[in-house]
Amino acid sequence: MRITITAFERSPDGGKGLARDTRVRWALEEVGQPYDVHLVSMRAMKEPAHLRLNPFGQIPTYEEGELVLFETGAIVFHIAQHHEGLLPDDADARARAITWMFAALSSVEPVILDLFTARILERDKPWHEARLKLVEDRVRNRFEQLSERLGDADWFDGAFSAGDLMMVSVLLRARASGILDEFRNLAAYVARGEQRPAYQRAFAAQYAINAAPPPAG
Ligand SMILES: N[C@@H](CCC(=O)N[C@@H](CS)C(=O)NCC(=O)O)C(=O)O
Repeated sequence: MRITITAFERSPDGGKGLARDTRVRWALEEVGQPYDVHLVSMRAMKEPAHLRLNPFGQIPTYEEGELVLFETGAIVFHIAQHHEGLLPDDADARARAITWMFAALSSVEPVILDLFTARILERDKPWHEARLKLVEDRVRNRFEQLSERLGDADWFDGAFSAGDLMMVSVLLRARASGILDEFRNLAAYVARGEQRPAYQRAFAAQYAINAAPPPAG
């Protein structure tokens, strides 16, 4: 069954890998599944046809025959469960890899999203500096814990897994703040993820869309 995902027609970051369709593309590349991409404008994302795929009017979505999924965690998990390459066979190792997926999305991503809000969206607020400091401290605290756990390992639990795919994708979003680079092993971990051929293919495919001239109209 052919897979179709949705992505931004024009990504706010210019196609530099931060939009979440990158995670889904990366997972599909890792497991060697071909896919089609349906591009949606910011307006189309809020219209009924897209809201039927994602009630929040967001990308990415995933269609495979009758199956429609949204939320990158659920999509990557589905891909990893149905194809070899992203989850270990051993039941305990598999459960731990899934734990890292959840950790990325529920214990790490929220503080990084808060950091983006504090750095960019709240710049004009009188309390901006005080709040930014608090948020940065929270991010550093999480990164210290992650850095401690990773140590000098390549990946969080043995071989590369969907847990690492999600963690690298989430951490990437903190790079612009400079905080990621304060943690040498985490920065190297993210770079290792980006060097994977599957990531490179996913990145290039997304970048090509955004480098092309905007669609007419
Ligand atoms: N929790 C969702 C978040 C999806 C999300 O925030 N998508 C962004 C693009 S990366 C989006 O569609 N933003 C446009 C909007 O919310 O209007 C997931 O992991 O899939």
